[in-house]
Amino acid sequence: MTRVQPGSSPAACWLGAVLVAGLVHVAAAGAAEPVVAEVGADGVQHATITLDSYSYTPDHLVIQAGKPVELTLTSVTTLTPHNFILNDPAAGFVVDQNVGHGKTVSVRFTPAQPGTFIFYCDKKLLFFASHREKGMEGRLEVRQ
Ligand SMILES: [Cu+2]
Repeated sequence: MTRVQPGSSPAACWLGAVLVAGLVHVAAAGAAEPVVAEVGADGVQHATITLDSYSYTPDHLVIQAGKPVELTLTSVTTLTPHNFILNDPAAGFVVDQNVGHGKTVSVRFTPAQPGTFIFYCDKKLLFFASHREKGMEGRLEVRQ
């Protein structure tokens, strides 16, 4: 009678290799390149940001100063409401936009100056941590 040793079977090794490859792939996706907004025929910089619990995708968006921006905010959650807060009046941002579950809304603003600014979601449930504390924030990089 032959005993099968789980740790040494070729199938187990193969499965382990696939799992490791999968983890490497996820890590690479987490370090995604920043997304640069596209300037449309209307002269407006357009970009779409997907809201999920608890993330923005992309979480690093690059735009140009002095040109209007229109962001399309799409929530893919089935229950949880989120928002998009970008508040720095001196830099041209006073955005506090709710995005209900499954909804798509757009916001417009014109970045006044270069810099890196943080957008985030401040929703929270009772005494639990806010969505921002759970990692729901991103970077808006304004270039000259
Ligand atoms: Cu949220």
